[in-house]
Amino acid sequence: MKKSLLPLAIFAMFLSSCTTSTIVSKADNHEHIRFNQLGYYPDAIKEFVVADYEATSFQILNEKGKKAFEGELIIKGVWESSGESILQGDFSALSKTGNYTLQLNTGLTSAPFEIAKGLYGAALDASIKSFYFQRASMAIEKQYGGIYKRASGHPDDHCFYHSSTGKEEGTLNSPGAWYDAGDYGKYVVNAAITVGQMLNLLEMVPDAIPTDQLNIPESGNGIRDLLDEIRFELDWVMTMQDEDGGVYHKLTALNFGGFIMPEDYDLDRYIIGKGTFSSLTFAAVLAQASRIYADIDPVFSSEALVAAECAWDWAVENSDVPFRNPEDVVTGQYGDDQFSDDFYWAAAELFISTGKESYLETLTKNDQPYIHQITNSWKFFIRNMGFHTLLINDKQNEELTKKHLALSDELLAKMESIPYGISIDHFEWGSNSDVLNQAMILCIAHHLSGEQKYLDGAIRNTDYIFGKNATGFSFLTGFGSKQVMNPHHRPSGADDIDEPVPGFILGGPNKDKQDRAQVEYTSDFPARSYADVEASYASNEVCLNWNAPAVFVLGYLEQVYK
Ligand code: 9MR
Repeated sequence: MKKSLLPLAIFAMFLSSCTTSTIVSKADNHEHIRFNQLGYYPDAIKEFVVADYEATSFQILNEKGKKAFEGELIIKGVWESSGESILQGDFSALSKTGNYTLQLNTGLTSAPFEIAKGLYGAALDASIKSFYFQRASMAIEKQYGGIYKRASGHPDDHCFYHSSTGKEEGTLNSPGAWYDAGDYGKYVVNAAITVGQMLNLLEMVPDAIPTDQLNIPESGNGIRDLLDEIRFELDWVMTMQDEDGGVYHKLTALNFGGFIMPEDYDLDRYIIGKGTFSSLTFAAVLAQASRIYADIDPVFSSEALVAAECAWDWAVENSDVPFRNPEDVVTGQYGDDQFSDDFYWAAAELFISTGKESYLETLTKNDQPYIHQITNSWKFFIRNMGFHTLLINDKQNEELTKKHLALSDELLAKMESIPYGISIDHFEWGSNSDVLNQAMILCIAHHLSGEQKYLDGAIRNTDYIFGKNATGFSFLTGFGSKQVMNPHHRPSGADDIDEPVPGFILGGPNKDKQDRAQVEYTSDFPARSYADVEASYASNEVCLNWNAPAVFVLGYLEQVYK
């Protein structure tokens, strides 16, 4: 139920810290009107907020400038995480498709947006295509919007074994994969999480993302492009297994290179580390893939399952081998020293794929708290991936379903207290992936229960990603009326094209600002600790496991609202 509108006088007192004047040019609209810049589905909720600005009501104007809807603004209060006084508007009742703008009673007007079916279709396609643009070991000749080219990638056919692998000499042929992020590393753990989440969607809603027309080299082969794209990653993942079943941790140089294109990169590449975390995540994702590719490629499917079981056996024998960067290595760590959640995810996937009692026993004995631990989403969300795969595949359903819905209700309750309609008020490295991972939890809750409230929650989270947030940016490159232009992404920075490569989710606000020595932030508030500058690896990088939940959530919403 909506709160009643308080008199303007009280509001004026309330805004004592407000420093903005009411005379603001249209060009400044993003400073104050925060809305989903992509738009809204006809049948979905439609919310926006007004930050640090005095107004009492709004109108939605159609293309001809005629009033299509009018409503009042509701006072939501000051949000501690952004320091802003927030008003909220709601025009959910407007369901007519078309192009609109949003105008406050002061005259302040937003950029145009749409109400449309298929609203997230283009963003979904782009967020899948972004993985193709990350392909290592190949030239990217296909063009996006007629502009993007890359001459070559890393062949990775002679990667030196670092002594942390247990090997003292020799090289490994380890081609393929997607580059992890803004850097040119390839990391098993993050590959597994990323692929696992996207395969979750295809298992949950088999018809999601049917397209075979994303203009990747395999398009038109009769296999949906997402599966072709994922296969490119999995073929590399398979190369990272040692003869004894254990799995190497990563393939990178010893340090990060400069902002250069892959073809200009000349650092030696190494196979680094071998441990429990990489072996278990490898086992999980390949067990999962063995099911999903069974009909498409039976040979790959059975090889994947054998590899997964060998990795599991190795991890059982070597159940506490953490990974830490060796002294001479400074590339991404993706380290962990707590493995019970990783055992849980791997056992869940292996149980579903093999039906073996031994995996079920491990699961039963391994009682994981049903929570979503935010931050380091590549580390803590693994537990949820174990739950999700069991739920999606109808295993241990009743109790887990209850727990899943209870967690989702907690998220919804928290959303009520945060004026931007998200469930996080803690912003660390990759905070946007925390938001998207929670949207994923809510999509699954909707799938399990059919209850609209979970869908509304997921929509609120995507509204945040596309501009209804304390920075006013749309956090998907190439999309929105206030776009991020300078991501921490080497090809985007080093090619001679002004626009960044499209389809990437940025890390987002990060209170820790680990890059503060190089980056000037304009706010100390956690939810505004974001800088659209290339140097900002702590707030403005792209990363595989930040895109994967976007594919999941956009793919799910496109199915539901089709
Ligand atoms: O997403 C990771 C974040 O949780 C960590 O705090 C951070 C520092 O270790 O690393 C992030 O992952 C980066 C990875 O280590 C290397 N490739 C780029 C990733 C995104 O910034």
